[in-house]
Amino acid sequence: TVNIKINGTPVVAEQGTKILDAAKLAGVKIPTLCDHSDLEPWASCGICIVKVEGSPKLVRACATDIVEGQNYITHDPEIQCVRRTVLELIISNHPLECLNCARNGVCELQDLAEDFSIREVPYESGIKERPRDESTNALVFDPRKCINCGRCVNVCQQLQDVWALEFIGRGDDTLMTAAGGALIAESPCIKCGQCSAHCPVGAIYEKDETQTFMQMIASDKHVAVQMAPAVRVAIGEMFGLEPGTVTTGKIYSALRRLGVDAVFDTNFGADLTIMEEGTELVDRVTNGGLLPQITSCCPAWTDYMEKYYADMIPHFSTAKSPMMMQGAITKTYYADKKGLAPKDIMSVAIMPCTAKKYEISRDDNMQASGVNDVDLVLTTRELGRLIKSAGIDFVNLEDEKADSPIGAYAGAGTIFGVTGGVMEAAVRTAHLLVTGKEIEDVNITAVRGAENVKVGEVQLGDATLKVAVAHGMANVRDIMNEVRAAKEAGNPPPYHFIEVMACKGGCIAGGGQPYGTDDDVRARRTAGLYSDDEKSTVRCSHQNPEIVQIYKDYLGEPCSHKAHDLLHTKYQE
Ligand code: HC1
Ligand code: SF4
Repeated sequence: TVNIKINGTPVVAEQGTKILDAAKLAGVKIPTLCDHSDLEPWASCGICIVKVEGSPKLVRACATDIVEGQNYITHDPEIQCVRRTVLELIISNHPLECLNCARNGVCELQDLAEDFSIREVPYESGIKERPRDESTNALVFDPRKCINCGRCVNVCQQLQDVWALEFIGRGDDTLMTAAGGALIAESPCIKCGQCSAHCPVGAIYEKDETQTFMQMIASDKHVAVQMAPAVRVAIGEMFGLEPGTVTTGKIYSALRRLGVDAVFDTNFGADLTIMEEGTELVDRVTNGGLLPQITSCCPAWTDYMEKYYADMIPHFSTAKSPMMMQGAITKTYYADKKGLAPKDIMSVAIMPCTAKKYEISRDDNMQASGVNDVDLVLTTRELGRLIKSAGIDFVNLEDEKADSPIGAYAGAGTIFGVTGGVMEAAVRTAHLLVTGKEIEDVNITAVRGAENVKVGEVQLGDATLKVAVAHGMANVRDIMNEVRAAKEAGNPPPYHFIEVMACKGGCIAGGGQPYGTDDDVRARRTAGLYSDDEKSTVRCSHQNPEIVQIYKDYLGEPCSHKAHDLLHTKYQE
């Protein structure tokens, strides 16, 4: 450890800690626009400069290691003046379009401008006019608002290993752009939205479809909404609640106040996915099928896999994502029960994810009902804004229940939203399928936790299931290469089942979640989902009474012909 002082207050921190992080330990916040705890320091904005006592130089707190015995001055009139000048320069190159900006009220630059009482901009405007890129149906890139902080490029390269974004030019002429200076849709972008979640301003944001939703509500269509696992532990943050607060019942209630006709839960779809995907896995394992089986519910991952691991497509579970399963049964099973034609239902999904906007436009059996199974995807952020604009007092809403059927969920369904959750849910049900007995301990701790890659073995009676879980797209490569190498060498597969989620932490930290996600927020949202699971009276998907019912009344057996038509897909080689 290293002993230093922050403004005279002693602080003990690990070797290699940056001044910025050491200051946090002392409760001192040093402003920054480019630094993010998910990323390596980039040191581009220059706002975090501090003094080392006894030295005439200013150093960047984000990129400078603490040194034993030093005292760092983080705030004094001179430092604040320098910071203010840097801020004025950034603002002079930034459009003053806060009112209609996607980050209005939740912008890190706006917050700093407020803190520093910026009222005039003394420098000439140097805004570089460049067209807005709306080439994908998930994200909008407005390069005029880019402040060259580097976060989007770094998250795309470091965390996601996609390299859809890059810098071109040097010095003052540096520009952030899609790879090769092309459009985002022409780049390898997987629409994960991590760039939008890390951008401190409104230069990259989700395609806002809130008004399409309002038009649906105003129409005479029957609007049926589903909500993803991870939404319930995050949306409260937009209303001042702590990350991880479980607000399932309030969201159901808010959706009804917004005017929707039926409220369902993607967690039911997740339970259904487990029935199908678990059955597929057990079939592959017991009947000599191709292994490992790989999860396919994350649309950013399926997009990535099609681009970089097309040879692995036969390993993908053919089970559709919970969202798409939920959409398909909304427009078939539920439509039948209600006496509605599929075309008279508008199926809307609230997701923590921008890639889900892309997923519904894929052409692989996303219209199992004959029309679009999901018509619209809104992110958690969009739903939060809709709730605000409708004047709904979210925090004080009474809890309500989802509609039935296709609204009830087991604890297994809710943990889909966290890394390892799909695996854990699958194991709970696979145990029954393989051994004929219920699993004794439903808590599969081997696949829990925040490590980048989790590898373990799970006992299903006498059989040992080798599993691997990866999250954060950059962490997938090692596992996939291991599988590929074993295959090429003619060796047995190293795993039976692999779970992949594109975002670090899983969907709880998806690209459409409320701003401000870091590891602490990830941990708290994760704890929220596990507590939701623990409080569930039914923990396993196959025990969900509405799941039992739908197979009895409608689908027959898991992986039946009908289930295949509605709930399975194939991927594009
Ligand atoms: Fe996810 Fe999924 S868990 S992909 O992370 O399989 O988005 O939350 O809805 O479909 O259930 C996201 C979350 C979500 C699907 C489920
Ligand atoms: Fe990169 Fe994901 Fe952003 Fe696409 S959406 S540019 S893959 S970070």
